[in-house]
Amino acid sequence: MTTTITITAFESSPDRGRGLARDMRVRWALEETGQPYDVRLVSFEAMKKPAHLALQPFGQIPTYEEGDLALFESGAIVLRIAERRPGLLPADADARSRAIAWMFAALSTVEPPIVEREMATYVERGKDWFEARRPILEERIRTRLDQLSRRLGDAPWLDGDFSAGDLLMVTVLRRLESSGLLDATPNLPAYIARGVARPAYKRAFAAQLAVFEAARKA
Ligand SMILES: N[C@@H](CCC(=O)N[C@@H](CS)C(=O)NCC(=O)O)C(=O)O
Repeated sequence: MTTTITITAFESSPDRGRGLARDMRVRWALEETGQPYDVRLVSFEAMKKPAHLALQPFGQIPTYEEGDLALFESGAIVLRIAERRPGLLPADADARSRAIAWMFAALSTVEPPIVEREMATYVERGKDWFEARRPILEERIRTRLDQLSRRLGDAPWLDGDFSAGDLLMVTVLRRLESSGLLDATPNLPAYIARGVARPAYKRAFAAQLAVFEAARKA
């Protein structure tokens, strides 16, 4: 008998169904590995209440519950999913470690400057330093994109077959889709396109979009 997996997602996602919230990467990993899951939708208010804080100490989504296990941090959740079912990590131990290195690279090297720029746009727009700071933030992102682009080259994926490293990297890069910052490295939009063309991605995207559509109609 399999234990039900329950994840949390925004009741009303600020990205309006664009699939940029971090439940998307968990949904995608579950779809890639063929696992059914339930979703508990949480409001911004509920995320800061004790019941949710017991699962996610920072009051955020996503979380993951499976039997007695409760996890937070999307990277840790994707790793858990990838480790337990085939499809997202290579069997060879060295290749597996390299794929995990790409997971960390996505979340701790590439994502931070992207999120920093986003946060500055939300929080600092209108401040007198904002216009001066923006090119600095964008230059940091460009540096990472250029480095990543060089490493990827003409390869379809970062290290051999599609892995959890690619899954996370594609979700991270998608945050830049409407920024123009990807224009200088055309192999990266092509890489994103390969990721989002995967049937598992499409199922995950449709599922999160359905939440937004339902909330809009309600
Ligand atoms: N490092 C965390 C970040 C989680 C995160 O930032 N979640 C966002 C949604 S994508 C959130 O819940 N934001 C609401 C808030 O922080 O109040 C992870 O990867 O799970």
